[in-house]
Amino acid sequence: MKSGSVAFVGRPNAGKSTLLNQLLPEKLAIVSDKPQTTRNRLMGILTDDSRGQIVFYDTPGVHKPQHQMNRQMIKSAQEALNDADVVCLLVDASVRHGGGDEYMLQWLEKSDARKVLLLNKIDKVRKPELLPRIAIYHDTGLFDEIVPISALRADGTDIVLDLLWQMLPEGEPSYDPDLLTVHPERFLVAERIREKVLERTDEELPFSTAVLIESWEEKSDDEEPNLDEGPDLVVIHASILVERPGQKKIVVGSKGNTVRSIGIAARHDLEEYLGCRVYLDLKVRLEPRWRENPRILTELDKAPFAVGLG
Ligand SMILES: Nc1nc2c(ncn2[C@@H]2O[C@H](COP(=O)(O)OP(=O)(O)O)[C@@H](O)[C@H]2O)c(=O)[nH]1
Ligand SMILES: [Mg+2]
Repeated sequence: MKSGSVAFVGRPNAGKSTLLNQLLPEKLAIVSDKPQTTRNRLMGILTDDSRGQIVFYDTPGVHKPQHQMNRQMIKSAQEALNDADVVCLLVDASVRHGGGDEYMLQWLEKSDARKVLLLNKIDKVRKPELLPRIAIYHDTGLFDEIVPISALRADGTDIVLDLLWQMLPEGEPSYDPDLLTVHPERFLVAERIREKVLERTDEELPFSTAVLIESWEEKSDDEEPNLDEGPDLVVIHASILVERPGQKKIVVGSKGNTVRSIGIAARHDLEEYLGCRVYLDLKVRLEPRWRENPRILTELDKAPFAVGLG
């Protein structure tokens, strides 16, 4: 049996979170077409009765940090790089090779882990265009394997899994085989709400928003609830943080339409995810400079790091 960890790293939008969701039995990471969707290192566990256990780390995209929060994001990518047995660099094959890709390569050179290059989004490029890209990465001598894939269409993802099982060390599973992740539900719920915010707002906003769970209350329809069955209703009060009055206007929308539609979409998603009824109260809160505010960053970070990853 194999047991080990695999980190997905790469520039923003390469498809790291999409790949994580494809390889796991359930969607864990939020995905959007906007850069910097993933802010923390996200951990997901794949257990295969006959092959063993892989712990995957999805990481924030590596870019030039301009805020305290972004510095934290890059740091968490760096930590994943240091901890992993195998590092997969994801590259978006549909955008030209450039300075950002070269920076990624320099960044990777420092890691001792075995490395795999995943040339992603091949559904968007013609085959002849792939060959020069493969050559660039082959010539670095950094990678044990190079695999063209489409994370979105699950094309080549089985090959990736086979390869990872081969590369990982032998060992006993580190986690309970029924466990999908170690992140608390509250964090995953905040992420899913944030996904709906990203879906319904424009390009410039994503960097400036965060979702904070203010309160969480579980209720049962029965007088004497059966604790094993989980709640019948979860009452969640959450805030969407924005930095500027103009952004608040965008998220609230005319007559409150945007925040209402975010709330409806998030409630549907959460009811399916949590398997019970959800009452979701969403407020838009103006919180200038929250990305530099240690108290809020700690609050947002509490979820993933309180469990002591790594
Ligand atoms: N066409 C295509 N789009 C993809 C593929 N993988 C990811 N995407 C899209 O690329 C965008 C960024 O994906 P995401 O997983 O959030 O990237 P991340 O920032 O690296 O985590 C999303 O709109 C995805 O749907 C792929 O294989 N093909
Ligand atoms: Mg991501």
